[in-house]
Amino acid sequence: MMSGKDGHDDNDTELALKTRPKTERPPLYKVLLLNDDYTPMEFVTHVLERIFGLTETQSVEIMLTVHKKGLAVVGVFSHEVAETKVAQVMDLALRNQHPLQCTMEKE
Ligand code: TYC
Repeated sequence: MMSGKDGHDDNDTELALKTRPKTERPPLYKVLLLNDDYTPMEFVTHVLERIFGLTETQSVEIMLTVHKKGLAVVGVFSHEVAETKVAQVMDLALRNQHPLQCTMEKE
C-alpha cells in the first residue's frame, strides 16, 4: 500500500511483489543411491558416513531404505557438489570392486 503523501511506496512492497527479483537461485540436484544384490550393507553405510557426513544411524537408515525400495535420495546439493559426491561414491565402489551405483537428478 502507498504511504506518505507523495504517493511513494515507502517500503517498496508493491514493487517487490509485482516484479520478479533478478536473483534466481541456482538449480539443485538430488543425489540418488541405487540398490544392487552384491554390495555389502556395511560398505554402503561406510560410504554414506564418509562422503555425505552422515551419522551411522542416518547412514544405516538410508542404506536400508535403498535395500528395501530400490533407491533413495541421499541429499540435495548444488550441481558441483552433487557431481563431486557422485564421483567420490563411484570411485570408492570401483576401487573396492563393488557394483554400487550413485547418480544425480535435477530436483
Ligand atoms: N542389497 C545389498 C545387500 O543385500 C545392500 C545394498 C544396500 C546395496 C544399498 C546397495 O545402495 C545399496 N547386500
